[in-house]
Amino acid sequence: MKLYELSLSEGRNVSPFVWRARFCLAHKGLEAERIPISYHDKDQLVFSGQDRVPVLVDGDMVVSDSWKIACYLEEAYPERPSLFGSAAGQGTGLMINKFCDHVLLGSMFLLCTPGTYDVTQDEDKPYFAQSRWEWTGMTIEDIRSMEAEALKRVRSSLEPIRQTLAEQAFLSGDTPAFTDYCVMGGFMWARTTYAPQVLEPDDPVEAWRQRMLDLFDGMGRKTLSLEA
Ligand SMILES: N[C@@H](CCC(=O)N[C@@H](CS)C(=O)NCC(=O)O)C(=O)O
Repeated sequence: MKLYELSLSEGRNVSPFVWRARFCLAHKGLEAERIPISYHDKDQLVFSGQDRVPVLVDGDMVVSDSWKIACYLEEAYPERPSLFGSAAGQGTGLMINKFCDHVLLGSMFLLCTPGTYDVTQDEDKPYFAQSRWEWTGMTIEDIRSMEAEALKRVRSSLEPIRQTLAEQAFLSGDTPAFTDYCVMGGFMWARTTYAPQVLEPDDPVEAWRQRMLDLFDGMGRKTLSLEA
């Protein structure tokens, strides 16, 4: 198996979508060779018919999009630990995936984009700034000036997650599964691009985040991060 992933300066793995895929692979006990891609060499992804990572190659199968990768792994490796638990769990997983994309990552975007720019290779900085300006009408410095508001928005968007984690160890219940990996992708983006603490130390989300960092032999904890 091969996993094409975003790799910024010093090999930093910032992509929340790639982190979702890496956690899903680890949950299934599968290993993939990791192929680093930067913004300037996305032509390496042409074979996948699109230009985003993650892309998983498993034999003849080419799967792009983190949600499709999770569904592919669940279907192709049913004998391994389930990511969703049931068909109903998979249905709810899609809703969580959309919540993460639109609400959680929407607020994380403002917090993590300036730091992502800072760790982007110099040759890619103009592309990165221009593409974000086209999406939002804001320069990187405009976005950087919104840090305090962004932090408030992230903390507030986490309220349903916070209340869930006050009652159970993981979002999926007693043990982690897809929902946890999907949300954790956002926190891995923050860990690799935003130095201050996103969460208060007594926030139940912070205790969960620490548990998530310990999973799979500390996979998330070991990555090059900006956290103290
Ligand atoms: N819906 C896709 C989103 C993938 C995506 O946007 N990946 C980003 C990395 S975080 C990317 O490839 N960006 C390339 C670019 O901005 O040019 C998924 O869930 O995998």
